[in-house]
Amino acid sequence: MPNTRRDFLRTAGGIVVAGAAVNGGLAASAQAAAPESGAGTRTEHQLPPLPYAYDALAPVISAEIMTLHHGKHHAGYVKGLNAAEAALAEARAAGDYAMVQHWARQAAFNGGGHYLHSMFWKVMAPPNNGGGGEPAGALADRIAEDFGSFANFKAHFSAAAKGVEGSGWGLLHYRPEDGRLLILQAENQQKLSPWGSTPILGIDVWEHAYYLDYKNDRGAYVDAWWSVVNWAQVAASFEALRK
Ligand code: MN3
Repeated sequence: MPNTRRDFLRTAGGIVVAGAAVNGGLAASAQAAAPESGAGTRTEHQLPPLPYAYDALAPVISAEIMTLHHGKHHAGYVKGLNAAEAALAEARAAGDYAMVQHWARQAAFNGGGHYLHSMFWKVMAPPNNGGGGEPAGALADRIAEDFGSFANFKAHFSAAAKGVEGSGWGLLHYRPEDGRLLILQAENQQKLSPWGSTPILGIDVWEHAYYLDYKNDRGAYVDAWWSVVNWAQVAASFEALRK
């Protein structure tokens, strides 16, 4: 299965998942699907494997949550994205765009889910074994410059994550236009996302991400989550985007 950036770009026939071409190391895995007559080519998206065992993030996130979250929820977004893109290809082949709004919405929702979950697994690591602590190097400098201090960043990001209305994400984006980091929220998987910046860190705050472990206490989940953040991965994404 192709999983390097170069293979991805080649086998996808120039069709690139949003952000995948520039978000080094975080690209969702995919392979080319057979071209459909008259419809152009499309990508057959794949569920990427977890970079650690299902129980590796315990006790911060239990194996039960990880198993369901990766194997059911993320897999569902991959399936939904493939279905939406296949339906759009069929619409092109048939010249029938009666359902284009529906499938475009499905592609955005499920594509957002696939992209963000592919990032989410990578920006976490087992506590005290790659997870936790603070960033170093250029990323640490950028955080201090843009937010005043790491403590300020952490407080702002935590508040954004805890404050998402309904289901969504707390996100840290890199904006190449001015080289700054931005703390943002996403509702569901795609709403409130500005153009031109790329997420390099995110926490899923849908109830499926924490309810089995923390019940309704999203705040406790967000506070505990810092001890599984893989700052080396976040720094690698930051460095790839800066270049
Ligand atoms: Mn989720």
